[in-house]
Amino acid sequence: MKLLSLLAALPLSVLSAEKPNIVLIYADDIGFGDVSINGATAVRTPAIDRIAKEGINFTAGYCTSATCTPSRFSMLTGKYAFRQQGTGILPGDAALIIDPAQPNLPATLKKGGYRTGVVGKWHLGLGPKGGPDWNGTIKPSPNEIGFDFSHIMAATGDRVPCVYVEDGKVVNLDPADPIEVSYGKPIDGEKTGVTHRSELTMDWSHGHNNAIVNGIGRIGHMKGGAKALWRDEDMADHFTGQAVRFIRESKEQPFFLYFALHDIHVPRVPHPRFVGKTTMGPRGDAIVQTDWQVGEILKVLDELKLAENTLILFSSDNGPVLDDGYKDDAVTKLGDHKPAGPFRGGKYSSFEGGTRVCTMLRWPARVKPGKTSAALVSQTDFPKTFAAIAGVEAGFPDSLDQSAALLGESETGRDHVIQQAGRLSIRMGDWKFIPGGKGERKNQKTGTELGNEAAGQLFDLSKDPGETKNLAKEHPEKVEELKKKLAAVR
Ligand code: NG6
Ligand code: CA
Repeated sequence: MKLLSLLAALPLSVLSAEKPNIVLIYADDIGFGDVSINGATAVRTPAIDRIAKEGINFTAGYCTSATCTPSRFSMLTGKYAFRQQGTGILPGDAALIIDPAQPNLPATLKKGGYRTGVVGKWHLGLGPKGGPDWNGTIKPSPNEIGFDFSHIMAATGDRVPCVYVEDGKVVNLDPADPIEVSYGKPIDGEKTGVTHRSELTMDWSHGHNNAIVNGIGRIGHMKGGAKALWRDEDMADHFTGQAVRFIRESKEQPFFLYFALHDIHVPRVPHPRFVGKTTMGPRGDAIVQTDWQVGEILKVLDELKLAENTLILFSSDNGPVLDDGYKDDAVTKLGDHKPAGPFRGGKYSSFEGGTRVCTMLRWPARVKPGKTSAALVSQTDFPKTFAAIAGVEAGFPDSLDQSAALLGESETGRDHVIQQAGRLSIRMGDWKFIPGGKGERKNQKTGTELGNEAAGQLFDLSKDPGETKNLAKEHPEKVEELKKKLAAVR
C-alpha cells in the first residue's frame, strides 16, 4: 500500500522510464463524423479507427478555432490565438507569426532531448516582416522555433506558392527560374482562373481563380519555379514519404513528429489509386487517402518496433466543409453522410461542428486500449501536457497539464473550453454559450450554418448535442455564469 501511494506521488516523467515518442497527426478539415469509428458508413477508416481501438476515442475533443491558422497557433504555442493580432487565416506569403522568443511545443520537447520534425501543411507564416525570400534562405522558418527538421508547404494546397520547403529552402528550385509571388496584382502574362477558365481541370465555385498551377486555380498569383511545383495527385505520397523518413532517421532517440496532412482540404485531388473508392467523389476519396497515410505511419512504427512506446494522436484543425471553393461534387455526392456527426455547423462555425473534432490517442506502454472518453480536452493543452509527459518543465499562457484526461486516467478534463469562430463561445460542463452580436448566420459561399445570431444562445449539450433548442431565456443565470467565465478567460 505504502509503495503504491509513493508511486502515485511520483511525477509522470519518473514513472515512464523511457520518454515516449510523440507523433501528432493533424488532418485538415476532417469532421467528427468523417471517420467510421464515429459513425461514418459511406467511407471506412480502419487505420484511424485502429488508433482509437488500441487507445482512446475522445467524444469531446476540441481544436481551439473553426479555422486553420488560429487552431495551429494555439496548439503549438499554448496561447489562445485571440490574444494575438494577425492570427487569422494567413495568405501564402505571410511572415512567421510565432515569435521564436515565445514558448512553444517543439522547442520545449527539443529541450527535453527530443528530435523534432514537422512535415506537411504549415500555414503559420514564414520569414521576417515583409514575408519570405522564396529564392534564398527562408528564415525564420519552423527550424527557428524548435524543429530540427521541416518539410512543409507554406500555407495551404489552394494558396501559392505551390512548392515544398525543406529546412528553409524551396525544394528543386532552379536559380535560373526564380519564384515570384503576389497576393495583390496579377503578374504580367500569367494565365488566371478567370482568363483561362476553360483550361482548368477542376473548376472553382468561389475564389480560387488567380494563378493556375497543375490545371487548378489558386488563391494568389505566382510565376516561375516550374521545376519546384508540386503535383496535387502526389502530395499525400510525398508528405507521407517525408514523415516516414523522419521516423526512420530518428529511431535512436525520442522524437516528436508533427505530421500535418494536407488532406482533406481543397483542392481535393487524391492520387488516382484512391479515385472512386467512395461514392462521395473527391472529398470521400480524400478521406480514404488520409486513412492510408495514417496506416503508413502505424506500419513503420510497427516495423521499427516503436509502437509500444509511441504516443500517437490523431486530430483535425477545424470541422468539415463541403464546398470550400471548388466544384468537386462534395455537396451533390454527399448522400446520407454526416461530416460533423451529430453536431451542427462545420468549418467557420460557432456551433460544435466547427471545433469538436476527431481526437484519438494510443500509447500502448501507458494507456489501456478500447476506451471511449467524454472528458473535455482541448488542443491548447497539448504543449503543457506533452511537456509533462516528456518530463520537461515549461509554462504556457493558456495550456494546462491534462495528462490524466488525455491518458484516460480521468473522465473529467477541463471544466471549460473556448471555441473561436466569428466570435468566442464557451462550453462549460454540458452548457454551451454563443454570445449574440453582429455577424453572418450562414456562410453564403460554403453554406455552413455559422451560429452567429444577434441574440445570445445557450444549449444543454447533454440533451441537445445538435444545438437546436436555445435555452437562454429559460436559464438567464446560466447565461450570466458562462458570460462571466468567458470574460474572465478573455
Ligand atoms: C478561405 C478559402 C478556403 C480555405 C480557407 C482556409 C476562399 C474563397 N476560401 O479564405 O478555400 O482556403 O480560406 O482554410 O478563398 S483553412 O483550413 O486553412 O483555415
Ligand atoms: Ca483547416
